[in-house]
Amino acid sequence: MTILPQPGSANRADGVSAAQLDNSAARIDSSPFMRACRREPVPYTPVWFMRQAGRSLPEYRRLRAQTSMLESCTRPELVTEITLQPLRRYDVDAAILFSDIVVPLRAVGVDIDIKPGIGPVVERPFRDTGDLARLRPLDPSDVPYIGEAVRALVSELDERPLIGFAGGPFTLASYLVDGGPSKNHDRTKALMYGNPELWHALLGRLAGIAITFLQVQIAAGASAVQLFDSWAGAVGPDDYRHAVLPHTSRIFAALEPTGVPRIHFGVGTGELLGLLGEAGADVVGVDWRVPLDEAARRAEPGKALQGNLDPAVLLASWEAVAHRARDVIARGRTAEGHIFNLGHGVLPETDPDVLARLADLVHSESARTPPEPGTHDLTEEGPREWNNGSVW
Ligand code: 1CP
Repeated sequence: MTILPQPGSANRADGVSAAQLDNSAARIDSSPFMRACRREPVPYTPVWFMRQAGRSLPEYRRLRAQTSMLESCTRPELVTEITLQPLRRYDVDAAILFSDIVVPLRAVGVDIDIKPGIGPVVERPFRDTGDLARLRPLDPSDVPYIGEAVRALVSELDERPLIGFAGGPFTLASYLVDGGPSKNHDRTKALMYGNPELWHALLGRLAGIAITFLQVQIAAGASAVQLFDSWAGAVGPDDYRHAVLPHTSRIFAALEPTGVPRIHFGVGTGELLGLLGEAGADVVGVDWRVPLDEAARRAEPGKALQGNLDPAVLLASWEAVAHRARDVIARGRTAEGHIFNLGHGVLPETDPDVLARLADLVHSESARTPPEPGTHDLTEEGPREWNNGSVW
């Protein structure tokens, strides 16, 4: 297996002066992605794609051919290379660490594996109180490869922010309890309904694991984090509020002192959008089922939105892609801040050239025109023309 040259990795950080590092930290901080997370004016709508790395890229399939998914996640040089692959093709505004939500579970000794073509599978699913003993807290020393990969990436990426991530408590529980991918998460919900004590003990442990996993990534230099509670939409708002939200709130509260933007995403969460924000996220991820102008009404004030082009649209004609993308951009302008993304991950059969064209279209179509000198009120607060709303 060949790994492309790593022009930066650990060595470059050593060779770069503190002033240069400060400079790139300042540029990351004022990047369109970070500004949009903070609901500040932007020169254009920033864009990245969930699952931008991975199976839609032939160079990924080549690199992964000899190595299992979870093994790849423990090899910093592979993690770094796979994270960078999409950035060579797409002009995206952020990178996302290549890893998986089940990596910290495996790191604490859970017998979980990612089976090709299936996803995470647990040898012995979690069903009773005795199973809790198999879920010890995560210690940063359990995942040395994560900090190493993040540090190498931060030095490679220069001014582009790196997004770290973890699995949300409901979604991680769903793999442990149902034993693998499932359509309706029936056993997981049965545990939630029937044994609240065990449920809360389980989610409490999963929240603790997510906190440590995210703190490791932030300490190593991740600029933002996303909590993927992908399957939380399987429960209604009342159950979400009582059975999931307290644990998610704990995760976001623990990260508050770090100051990094926190993104919260789930599929089919139209009825939960307000609660996803209430849990403490700065940015609420929206799937394709709720238009962004409606999502902006459902989320609490003070939240940016991320989303929400249906990934299946990318399999249609370019005209359909462009038309739908323009609609997402226009509706996104009604939000306090908007990061363009898909409504869920890139489908493996997506043509990478379409994603490249889409990133360019988002930038060009959303560009805020700078004002003619003297014709606009530029105050000391900064360039007000970079606005997500209606000034332009
Ligand atoms: O052999 C392979 O290539 C395995 C496919 C694969 C990949 C590329 C899996 C197995 N995980 C990943 C990487 C991954 N997983 C990333 C980094 C890639 C990027 O975004 O650029 C991320 C962010 C995840 C997160 C993840 N894993 C989620 C949340 C995001 C989402 O899609 O909702 C979930 C639910 C998982 C579990 C998982 N891991 C892999 C699969 C196929 C699945 C889903 C299984 C299911 O349908 O339940």
